[in-house]
Amino acid sequence: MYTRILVANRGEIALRILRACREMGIETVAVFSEADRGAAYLDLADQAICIGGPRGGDSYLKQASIIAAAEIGNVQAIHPGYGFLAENPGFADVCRSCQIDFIGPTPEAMMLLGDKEKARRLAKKADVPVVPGSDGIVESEDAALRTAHELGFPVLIKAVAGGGGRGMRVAQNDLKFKSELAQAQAEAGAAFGDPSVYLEKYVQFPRHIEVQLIADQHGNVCHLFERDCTTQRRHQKLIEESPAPNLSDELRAEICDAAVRIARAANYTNAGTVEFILDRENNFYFIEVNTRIQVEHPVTELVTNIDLIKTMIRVAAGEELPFTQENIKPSGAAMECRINAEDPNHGFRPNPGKIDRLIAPGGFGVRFDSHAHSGYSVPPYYDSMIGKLLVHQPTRDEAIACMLRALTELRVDGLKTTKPILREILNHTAFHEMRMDTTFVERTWKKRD
Ligand code: MV4
Repeated sequence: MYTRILVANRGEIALRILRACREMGIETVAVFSEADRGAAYLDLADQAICIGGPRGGDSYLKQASIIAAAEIGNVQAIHPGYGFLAENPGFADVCRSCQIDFIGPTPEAMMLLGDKEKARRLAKKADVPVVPGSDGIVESEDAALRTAHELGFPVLIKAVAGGGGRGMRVAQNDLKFKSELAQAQAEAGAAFGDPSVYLEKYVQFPRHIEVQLIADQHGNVCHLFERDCTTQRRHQKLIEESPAPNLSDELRAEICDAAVRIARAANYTNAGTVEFILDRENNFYFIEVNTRIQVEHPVTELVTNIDLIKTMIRVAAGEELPFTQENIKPSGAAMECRINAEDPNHGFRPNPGKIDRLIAPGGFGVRFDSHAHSGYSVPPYYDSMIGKLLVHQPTRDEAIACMLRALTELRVDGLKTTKPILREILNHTAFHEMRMDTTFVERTWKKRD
């Protein structure tokens, strides 16, 4: 097992990893930018090294600085967290060439699944349903238009190198299709350095279901069941929950088993998440794989009682999974609300600044994962999430009641946060009756934008 690990991230996920390491008796090296100097969570690390200026490109994305800190800190492994370099195969490769373990999948698996069209092809080969679409990337305008007509509008034009909602464009009809296709290719080329796109039938008003995977280096692959992430706004998730409501056990098993087949086909190791959409007739379709630990991983930890960060570290160090699929019996209902420093009454624009007073909620079944505290200043350089409020209760209705109570207790004085919209959604009958789809928030909250 490792004796020292570098945490190549910041904020709540850095704190999450520092906590897991301390419990495992593993020493830690934290890295921080000038903007995070003095942050309280850094005190939990055995060593903290400044790696550059506030901008991501000058610090948390600067591979040479992180590797230098790893050498100075004499670590055996690096945990990338999520965002920044977590899904960068080049960085995982640099770690490998420096004989530093990357706590995550291999560069090969990351590259394969990071290409959304290759991932789609791999899903097809693994008998996993994919959305009807083009057979491969679009080669010519005319061929694309023919395919679009065969699929029936609206169609989605998706960048091969995109993901997470980036590099995606809806084409409503054939009038502007060619110009929309050209624009999508230009945007993909500019944003990802690869203009390749593929087409998919646009599944209207879907639910967004994702399956947590964990695999070791000895061929053991487990799913840790699903999370429903349908309640989101412009690809920013607001509320995530497990189990997905109104999902039959048969359909749950089908979706989770499909995710395991994809992991095996990709030779996947460590933690990952397979994303699906569910249409109104309860047909599910593979969308993409996220080759990282995700913000919402604690939702799964609560219902399975498995510490995903500790398991990632053990698996990266070569240990076998400490459980089998049969051992994993989820219990209760877990829910997560993202507390972002954003102003819901001004288009959710970031609202960085000083938190005069923060009072975290507690009580039975409440978990608050946050690096913030009274007097903490939320920097403007990074994403606006200041913490995740989670609850775990026997039933979904009790989870909603507990979340509403915990949100009432949560105080973040001095900053505007997403708390009001979270309360509004949690009080909405559509949410209680799970009549949500990925456009619900935008449709119901639009009046305030
Ligand atoms: C889709 C889709 C509907 N039809 N693909 C792509 C990125 C991934 N994270 C979610 N994505 C989607 N792919 C087809 N063929 C719906 C989504 C989707 C979504 C799309 C637009 C706005 C918000 C969304 C939230 C979840 C899923």
